[in-house]
Amino acid sequence: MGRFVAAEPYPYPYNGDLRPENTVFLIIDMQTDFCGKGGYVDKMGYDLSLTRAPIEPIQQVLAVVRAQGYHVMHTREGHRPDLSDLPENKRWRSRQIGAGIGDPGPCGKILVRGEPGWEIISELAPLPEESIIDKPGKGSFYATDLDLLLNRQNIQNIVLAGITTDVCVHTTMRDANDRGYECLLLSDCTGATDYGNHLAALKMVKMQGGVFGAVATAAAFIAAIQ
Ligand code: C5J
Repeated sequence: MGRFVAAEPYPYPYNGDLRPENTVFLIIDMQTDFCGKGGYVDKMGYDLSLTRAPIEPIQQVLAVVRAQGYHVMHTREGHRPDLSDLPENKRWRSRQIGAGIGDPGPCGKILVRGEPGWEIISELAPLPEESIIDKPGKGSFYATDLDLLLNRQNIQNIVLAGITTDVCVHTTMRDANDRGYECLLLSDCTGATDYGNHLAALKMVKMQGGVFGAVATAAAFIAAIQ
């Protein structure tokens, strides 16, 4: 028996052991800086509709996983107010494209903890009991206690959502996969600053029999757990 999501390139999870107790819905960086007016992505000149597209599908999944008692966690990318954890080259590159990390913008200092742009958007506000991981990098494991929290709660399956598909979501999924977690990326619950990159990132997951895990729609995931 077991419970499987209709996913590509294989029914997820590989062993059918999909339960609220061993599964987390991990929502990555749904912050104003990545999908709100005046934030980091907006300042870089990218199309916000691409990074806002996942908001509604994530809301739909959240309603179901919360009702079913699945673990839910959120991440935020951002740096300390004194920028002591911001690599010089990351700052330099962001300035090249007119959105210097740590520089003032319409939503406060870009990608700085405590600033309005760094907050998770109100549509996807975490509940008090849901963990929030603050990360200085693209991956959610680097310089955070995410692995510790997952281990303490005996999590085996990570269902990923958030932005951006090709950067923070992919970096996190690759790292999680190397650590032995069984990963599912929800294709309509993620988005990138470039639609071609979004599609390519989804395709990369599915190569080699699921080199980083599997991909499914929000509807397929909801159908499997309801
Ligand atoms: C980026 C992210 N794209 N959350 N961050 O810089 O994907």
